[in-house]
Amino acid sequence: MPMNKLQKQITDFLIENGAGQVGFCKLGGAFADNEFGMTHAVSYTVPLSDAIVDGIEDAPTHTYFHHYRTVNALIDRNSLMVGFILRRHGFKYVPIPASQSVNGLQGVFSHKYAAVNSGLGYVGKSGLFISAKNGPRVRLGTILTDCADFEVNTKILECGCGSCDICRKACPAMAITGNTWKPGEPRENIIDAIACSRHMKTAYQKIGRGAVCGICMKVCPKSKNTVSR
Ligand code: B12
Repeated sequence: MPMNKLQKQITDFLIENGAGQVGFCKLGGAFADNEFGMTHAVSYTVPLSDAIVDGIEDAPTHTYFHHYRTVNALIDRNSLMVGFILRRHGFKYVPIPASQSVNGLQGVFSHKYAAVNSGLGYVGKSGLFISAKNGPRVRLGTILTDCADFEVNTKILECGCGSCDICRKACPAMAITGNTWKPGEPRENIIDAIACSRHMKTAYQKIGRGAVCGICMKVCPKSKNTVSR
């Protein structure tokens, strides 16, 4: 994707600070109508530790829960720093919290939408965002802005899961329907968020305070070794 100077500055900062991929998009459809009045997004992935994700068997681990929290803290910090860069150039910014639910099982803005619309990957049958570079073993960061100067992605990648349904079979909450995602597909056609959340809260309260699982991420064959040399 061609990039202007500001995009390059943001991209370089994020890559230097742990990002795997960085993309830019214009918000469309219902997402353009966001409560912040923002028009564009910066989206990035932060690859997780393979050694830690590989340690998840039939339950999350304490180490995964800690990794989840430290990566969330990194995302919140990096998104704020990108906001400061945007502000210095005269633009408004809203860093989307790494992991915050409001109104039940919904965030203030969908990281997955920003990542898909920025061309970084697609939503898989698991409901997880599958990054082109590291598969599902990533956490996502998003900064909304009114900066319209970006060269934006316009190509949406199709779901690449094919006939694979390993995540559906592995899900201990039986929350994954096995349906193929496409843009505009309602979440409930892909995953039963209530069943997923209920299982995490009951089965893993003592491991990850009911906030993590990660089995669908661990078993996905699209997981690639995230070590870049
Ligand atoms: C609430 C929440 C949950 C809920 C509901 C899950 C859900 N799928 O919505 C529960 C508790 C069940 C949950 C579980 C998990 N979560 Co969670 N969760 C969130 C949170 C805070 C909000 C999600 C939200 O608003 N959903 C509402 C719906 C409307 O949006 P959506 O699912 O994001 O995306 C839909 C639309 O945006 C649309 N869409 C997507 N792209 C596009 C593109 C176009 C062009 C269009 C038109 C539409 C469109 O289709 C999507 C699905 O139908 C996000 C953080 C965030 N702000 O995004 C993390 C987040 C989704 N969770 C994450 C993770 C990792 C998990 C778990 C693995 C737990 C863990 N950490 O161990 C499980 C996985 C469950 C699963 N298989 O999906 C990551 C996902 C990373 C990834 N690789 O996908 C996120 C993004 C946090 C982060 N910063 O990385 N989570």
